[in-house]
Amino acid sequence: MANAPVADRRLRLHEETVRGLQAEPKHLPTAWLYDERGSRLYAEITRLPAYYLPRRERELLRSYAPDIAARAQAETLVELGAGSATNTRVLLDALVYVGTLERFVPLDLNEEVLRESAPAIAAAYPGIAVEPLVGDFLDELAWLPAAGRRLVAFLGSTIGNLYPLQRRAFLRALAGVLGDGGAFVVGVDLVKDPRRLQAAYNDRGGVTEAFVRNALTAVNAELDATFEQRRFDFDARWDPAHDWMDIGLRARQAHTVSIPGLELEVSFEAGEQLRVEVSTKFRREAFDREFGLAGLRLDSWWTDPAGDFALVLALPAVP
Ligand code: AVJ
Repeated sequence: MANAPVADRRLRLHEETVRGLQAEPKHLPTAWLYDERGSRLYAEITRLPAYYLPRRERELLRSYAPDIAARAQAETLVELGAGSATNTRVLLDALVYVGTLERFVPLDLNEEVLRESAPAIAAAYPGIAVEPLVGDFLDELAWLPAAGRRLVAFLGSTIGNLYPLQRRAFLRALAGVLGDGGAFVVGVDLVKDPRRLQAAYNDRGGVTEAFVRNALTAVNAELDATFEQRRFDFDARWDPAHDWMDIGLRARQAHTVSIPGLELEVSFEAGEQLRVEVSTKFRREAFDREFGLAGLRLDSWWTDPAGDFALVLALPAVP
């Protein structure tokens, strides 16, 4: 499998982990969520009735993928954070129908997930070369194959996991690599009644909680850390000041965790937060502005009738 250097990636993740655990509020890089078990738990989340995002996105793709494919005329479809690439198939179907597609490049943090999804897609789309890439979309844009006209897809509102500054850097880098004739399709979750957001991230069955707690399990396994699940409560809440769901854990009582792999001791106060991800919800005007500043131009903004979710097609702004 084509690869950016694994050792570099782990080192970067470990450095970010040190920084995050010394920051205020404390946080863990979101990448810890997506090991093999985490990726499976996320796939389970996408099937929860209250987690409306993938279904809304799928409906939008069913309606508009033909427009996207006709506009993009892509030879290569790149998917950032592809995972099991379920909704992507709607896009693949449309590109195959238009007749331009030669290659599908799913990029994901998790190699095991790609080892499962890539052959399945290759079997379902004979004639399309499937070339998976392991890595983090924040640092791997430069590794993307340059061959042919490209459509870059970023689905599931994963863009909402980025902090505003990361998002700005990401969009700017993306605008740079897209070049003439490239296109970008992104699925974004929209600001809505906080009760629905609350429900989407607090399922009764505890799948989301298990997904978030798995970050501690992953850190323990890789860095010999002593995080204990029973010392933390799951906490996911809407933050109206930032328009994001603030998702993570809270220390039940004051205690100290040691992380030998990072030569680090971390003390928590009672009630102190350990954020594991933010899931930003978007508004059209701000989104438009951000894309413009990054050198991208919104070609289309499609939403479902309820305005829950948007599918956005962007093109490089012509200077
Ligand atoms: C995969 C990042 C889009 O933010 O909704 C789901 C991850 N976290 N439930 C999201 C997630 C908790 C998801 N993304």
